[in-house]
Amino acid sequence: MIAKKRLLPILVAVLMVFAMMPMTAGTVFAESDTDTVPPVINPESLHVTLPEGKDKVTVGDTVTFAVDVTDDRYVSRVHIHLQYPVSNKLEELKLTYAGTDEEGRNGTWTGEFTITDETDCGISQIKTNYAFDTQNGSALYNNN
Ligand SMILES: [Ca+2]
Repeated sequence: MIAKKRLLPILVAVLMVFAMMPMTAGTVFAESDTDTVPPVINPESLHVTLPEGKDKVTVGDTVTFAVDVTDDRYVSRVHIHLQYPVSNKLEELKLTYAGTDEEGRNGTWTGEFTITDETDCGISQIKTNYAFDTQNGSALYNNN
């Protein structure tokens, strides 16, 4: 029987042996293809930038949306739905990745929206914000 005091050093020694095993040709480390963890939207990072010096926008102005999204693997796409105040029409805005982590595309996603004469007058609201990963795992931020 091994005394409890000696068990920890033996475990540590066994772990070290595994850690020191050299990788040999033909060694394959397979990673599961199943991505079961959905992306995460940081709702506090969601912000809208108006053209410099403006607090209201008119036809021809461009508004920028930005939000931070992370995933355990890879964020594939991020959308924002903007709801108009009069017609209640939903405008889908596809954001593009603006970060530096190309491996997982974790970070800031941005999109520009240009005001046209078909945009309702009044205060449009961000209704929803969707994010997807490679397996279509999704996250939803609902602004109700
Ligand atoms: Ca994922």
